[in-house]
Amino acid sequence: MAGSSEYVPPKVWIWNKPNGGKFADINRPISGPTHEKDLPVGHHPLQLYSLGTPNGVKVTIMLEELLALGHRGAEYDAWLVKIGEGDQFGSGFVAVNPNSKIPALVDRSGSEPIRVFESGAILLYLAEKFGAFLPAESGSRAECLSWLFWQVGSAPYLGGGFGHFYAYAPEKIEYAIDRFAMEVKRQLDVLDHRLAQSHYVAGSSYTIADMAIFPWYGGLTKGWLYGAAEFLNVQQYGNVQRWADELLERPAVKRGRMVNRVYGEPSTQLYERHDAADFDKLVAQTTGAGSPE
Ligand SMILES: N[C@@H](CCC(=O)N[C@@H](CS)C(=O)NCC(=O)O)C(=O)O
Repeated sequence: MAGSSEYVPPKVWIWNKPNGGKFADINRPISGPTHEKDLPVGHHPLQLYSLGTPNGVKVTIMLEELLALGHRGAEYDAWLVKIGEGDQFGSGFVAVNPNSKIPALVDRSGSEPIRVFESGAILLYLAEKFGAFLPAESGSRAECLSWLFWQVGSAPYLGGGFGHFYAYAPEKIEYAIDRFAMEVKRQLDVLDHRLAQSHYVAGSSYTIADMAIFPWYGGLTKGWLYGAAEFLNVQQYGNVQRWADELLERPAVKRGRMVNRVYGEPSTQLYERHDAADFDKLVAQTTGAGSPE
């Protein structure tokens, strides 16, 4: 079996070398800021500091869905945080998220700013603030929160586990790839069974649970993550495919996926979002065409 079978862990681990792999430069065993840097603040009530990764996209989909419902208080500025360049370790960002990870939100609509970090907490905060995409009846609410927290607990096995060892680690370790491929396929099967019984993840209505799960597990089945669609045989999860295709038709999902995006087609990369018209301007600039929908 490939892997570091000769490695014997020392008594006490110390940080004496980069850990290798794609994100070696930003990994550290300590928290806190590395440099002084204030965060920019725009004109809207909500200030989002993020990047168009699956965790970032959860929140921009929610904000675009809220705006589509007519909640003007959900107007937001989305600022780009370049995690590959260490922006998450700036003093201003760390003050908003001591965990130094995107996404982070500041709600400036009240007398004092409110910070919210962790994408699941941000979805829940926004759902409660606007009374949307979270069922009020206690059974349906419990179902929605169960799936929301399922995503929060499951995705690290997909990203930090499977994605890391399949795509980013400096060597392919069969044991690690097998272990996490097994778990991710189990998770996809859980979701596929659920979506065989239920139109949306939490029941008959579209909720923050769908918004949390879609960028990860929808993205995986659509072939956007880690180049692993064939390896994981994602076509077998027909109910997840059906659900992901339906969500992809939603205009707010299309817009949310463009915000803070730094890869893909230029016409889909809205580095920063400060106004609803930014989407149309981007598409007009890059393609000469009209709306992204
Ligand atoms: N549990 C967190 C995870 C956030 C997260 O892992 N963010 C990544 C990008 S997707 C990040 O900022 N990484 C930068 C780093 O680890 O330094 C959430 O859901 O918000």
